[in-house]
Amino acid sequence: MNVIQKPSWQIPESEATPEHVFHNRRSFMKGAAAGLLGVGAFGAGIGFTPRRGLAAEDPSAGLYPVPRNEGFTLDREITPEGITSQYNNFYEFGTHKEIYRAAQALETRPWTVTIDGLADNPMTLDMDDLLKKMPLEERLYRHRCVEAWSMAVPWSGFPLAELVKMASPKASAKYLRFETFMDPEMAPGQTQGWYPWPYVEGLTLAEATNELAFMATGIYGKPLQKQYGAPLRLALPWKYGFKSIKSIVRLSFVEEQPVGMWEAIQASEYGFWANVNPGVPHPRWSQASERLLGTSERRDTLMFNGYAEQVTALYPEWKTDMSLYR
Ligand SMILES: Nc1nc2c(c(=O)[nH]1)N[C@H]1C(S)=C(S)[C@@H](COP(=O)(O)O)O[C@H]1N2
Ligand SMILES: [Mo]
Repeated sequence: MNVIQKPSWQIPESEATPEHVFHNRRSFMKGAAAGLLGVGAFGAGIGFTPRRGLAAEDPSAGLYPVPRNEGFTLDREITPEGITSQYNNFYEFGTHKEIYRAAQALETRPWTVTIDGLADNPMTLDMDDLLKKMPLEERLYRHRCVEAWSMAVPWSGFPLAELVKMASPKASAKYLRFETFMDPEMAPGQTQGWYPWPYVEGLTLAEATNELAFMATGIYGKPLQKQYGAPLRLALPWKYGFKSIKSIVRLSFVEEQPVGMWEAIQASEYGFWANVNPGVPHPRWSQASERLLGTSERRDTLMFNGYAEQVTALYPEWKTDMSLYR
């Protein structure tokens, strides 16, 4: 077992990212801000044109932009698309942050979503039929990775509670389990046998039906680009980012607490709850502050990532039970 190399996001960010990479990223961003190097121009140079390329092939492009739900506000600027679309975690396509080109191999149509397990209305839906059934809206959400970087983005999508309602879970259903696609030919990361693929995550049913739990199908007023986990991913702003599973193909209502992929690898560091808490350090680094992607700013981490008002009631034991954070 000790021949296995730790994935980069299991080591502190300061160690995982060489200093020169930070410097290069900053000077790139300065250039972008000055309009010298827009995403389009950059994309053309490397054969990657996110906006036009995607619109041409994604049959849902005409649905966007969707109306913004003004109930969700930010305490910071939206992180520019040029930043968040080129700094991602998507281990199916590589263990580093620059997977956006590799992720273009993800085939997002046809795409079916299966809802099964302990539900009165199990179903398998074509992605575009699902989009037609769901009330699409835009929400501005913060996102906090367990590695201590954060972003703020406009997701488009629908409340997970709507999908739960449609499936009509049985009384015996206690959790919702999510699964990412499994296709090692398309996603070379999945040939790395020492990860227990496919990526799995889970929520309690109370968490899944909380108003904050959001199924994202778009971002920045357009369909999700592949690197964000198209065509369907979770956005759970009060939990560490690894809970926000990408490219979902199956949701199962279950009785037993699901074991997430990262939890299976290292439960002491990436536990089921993973609620953002500045007072509970990751075993190998502090969670007291975060780095705002695209800036040189650090900010204090907020309890539940600033969403305490919406989610505190889910965790009646939260002040005493530290296990709720891992
Ligand atoms: N299937 C899958 N989902 C995933 C991941 C992954 O590697 N595979 N990474 C997670 C982590 S650690 C984070 S921080 C977010 C990153 O989302 P973003 O790349 O859209 O910013 O996706 C999460 N969902
Ligand atoms: Mo993450």
